[in-house]
Amino acid sequence: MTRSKRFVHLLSFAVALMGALFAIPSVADDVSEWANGEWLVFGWYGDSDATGCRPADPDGAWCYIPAGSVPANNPPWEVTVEYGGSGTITVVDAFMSGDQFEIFDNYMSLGLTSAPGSAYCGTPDQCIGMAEMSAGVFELTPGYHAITIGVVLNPFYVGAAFFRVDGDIVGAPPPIQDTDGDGVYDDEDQCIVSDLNPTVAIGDCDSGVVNTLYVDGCTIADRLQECGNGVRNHGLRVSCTADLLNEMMKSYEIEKVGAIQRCVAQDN
Ligand SMILES: [Ca+2]
Ligand SMILES: [Ca+2]
Repeated sequence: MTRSKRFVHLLSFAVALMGALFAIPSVADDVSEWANGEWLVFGWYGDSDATGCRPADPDGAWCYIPAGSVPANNPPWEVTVEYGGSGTITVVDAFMSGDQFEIFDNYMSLGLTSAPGSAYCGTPDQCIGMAEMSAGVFELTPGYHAITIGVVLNPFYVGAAFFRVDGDIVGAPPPIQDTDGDGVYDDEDQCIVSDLNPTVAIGDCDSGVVNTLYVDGCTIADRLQECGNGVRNHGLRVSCTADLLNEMMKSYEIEKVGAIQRCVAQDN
């Protein structure tokens, strides 16, 4: 071998070594900061296993990130469940149905998500409620977990889906509570302990009006009670109630207002 050929060999070896160094997969990423709160979007292309999504995973898929979710960083996704605690990972397909997944923890299979049907959904909250979307909840025992996801059914050869981690996760923010169970979390619920009676009642008088829950987490009954709370002056209470009923009138809830007014009159 001539000196120049030897040099070329050395050079190509160096290039190969550099390539090998750069090809070493980046270290696993912790996902505990999103536990008990966020859905993470993962993706895949071709016949790859699931990746994260750019830019959180620089080598990951290009994903659409719908409201209520964040792009997943690069797998394996690490999470540690507290000693004596419990945890779960929930996986659900997104957008076009038809995909199905196998979840691995330290390369051991935790199982498959459900068999897919035919549907479409856009956000995690929509997708998790649809039987057609392949989904599964898998237990995470106390200790360290390194999660990867295989794509078992991949009809479009590209796609995205959601996962989330919940439970006693080391380093995770505490779960957001919904104290009254009305579906509005405490941090956004203007009435933390709502009156969720199906109809609006004042004392013994049931108006028969459906006790509507508003987007701020308060019901009609809550608002009527607010008028009575801490207002000893009868006149103030009456005017607060009148203001509330006038407000309801403006949104064309006239029949309700009449029925409630009759109960308010009895209570006075
Ligand atoms: Ca609530
Ligand atoms: Ca509430």
